[in-house]
Amino acid sequence: MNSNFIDYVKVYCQAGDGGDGAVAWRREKYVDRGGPDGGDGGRGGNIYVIANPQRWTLLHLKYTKFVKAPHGQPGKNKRKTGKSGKDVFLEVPLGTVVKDAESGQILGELLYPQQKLLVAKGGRGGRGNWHFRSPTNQAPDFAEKGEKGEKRTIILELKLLADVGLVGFPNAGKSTLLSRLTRARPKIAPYPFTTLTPNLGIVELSDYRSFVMADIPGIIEGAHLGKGLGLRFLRHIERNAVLLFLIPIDTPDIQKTYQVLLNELQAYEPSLLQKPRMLAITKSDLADEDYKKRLRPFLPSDIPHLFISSITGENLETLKEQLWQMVQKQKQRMPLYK
Ligand SMILES: Nc1nc2c(ncn2[C@@H]2O[C@H](COP(=O)(O)OP(=O)(O)OP(=O)(O)O)[C@@H](O)[C@H]2O)c(=O)[nH]1
Ligand SMILES: [Mg+2]
Repeated sequence: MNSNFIDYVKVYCQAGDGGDGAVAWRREKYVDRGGPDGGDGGRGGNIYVIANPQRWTLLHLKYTKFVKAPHGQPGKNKRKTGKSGKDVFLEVPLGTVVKDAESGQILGELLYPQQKLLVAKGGRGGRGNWHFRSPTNQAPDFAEKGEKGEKRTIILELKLLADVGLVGFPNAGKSTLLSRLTRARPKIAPYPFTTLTPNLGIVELSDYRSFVMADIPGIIEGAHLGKGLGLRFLRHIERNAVLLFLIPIDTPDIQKTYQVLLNELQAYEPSLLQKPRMLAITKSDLADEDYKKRLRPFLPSDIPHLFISSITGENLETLKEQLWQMVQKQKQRMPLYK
């Protein structure tokens, strides 16, 4: 299994503690013990998750089990505040969902470049003794302790933000199509489960138009129960604007195959069926025009279809244009494909 595609990591985060407030006294000539002048402790470092559009997976965090932000420095004399602990930033790709590992609660999703999310807050610095002087106590010999930094284990889960997701059984020709339409070079082979991790590519059209296409490992009956590569990759379909179903022309029962794919998506997440979808009958070079004509009445009626071939290039331009239109429409309706 290609282990470079990491879409799930668990990280223990410990924000910095606040520095303690200082107990100090003004030093003046001829004055034995001046008034209180202990400064405040610095704030502990925060831990943030931040979206970096140059990142595509969570691979760089695979071995990061533990992240710690520095503590704030204690306060100093002359009412000087201690230095704050530096904030720590965990970079993640767009489309990362952040959860609290203990409660399972979603803390946030990172959908825009540079968007950041506070996951562990640094402790506040304690106040120095200077703050505690009062008419009844001119010489407070105590100060506040710094607050502890927050600790929490987070789960980072990547859901690829692609415009078009390819949905099909293993061997349907998904990777071949991606390699024809984009510069991506996924592995292609005449056996099922060639693709073990998702691949992304950019489909370019005229006039600088483009959209992102995701090739996801093949889905089989029972995928939502964990069969085949199962659940693990179904989540990457959640964020796609448009789903392109791929079924080879030599499939004995295209209608039924389509239904199985739909059922799997529905069983995993019913809202997936709300997404606009299109059907590509792949490997159409294997059949002649007459066969296609006879096949038409046996194709599912609730979805537009195109006969395509990644070998001859049949209808690939039309496919690109139609997908582009669908993506645009969906983007206007739902800017973030949720
Ligand atoms: N004749 C013909 N064969 C094709 C076409 N597209 C793909 N194939 C062949 O079908 C086989 C499977 O192609 P892949 O692109 O690896 O299929 P996949 O859907 O990515 O398969 P998995 O990664 O296993 O899910 C390969 O042998 C391809 O050469 C096509 O348009 N015409
Ligand atoms: Mg493949």
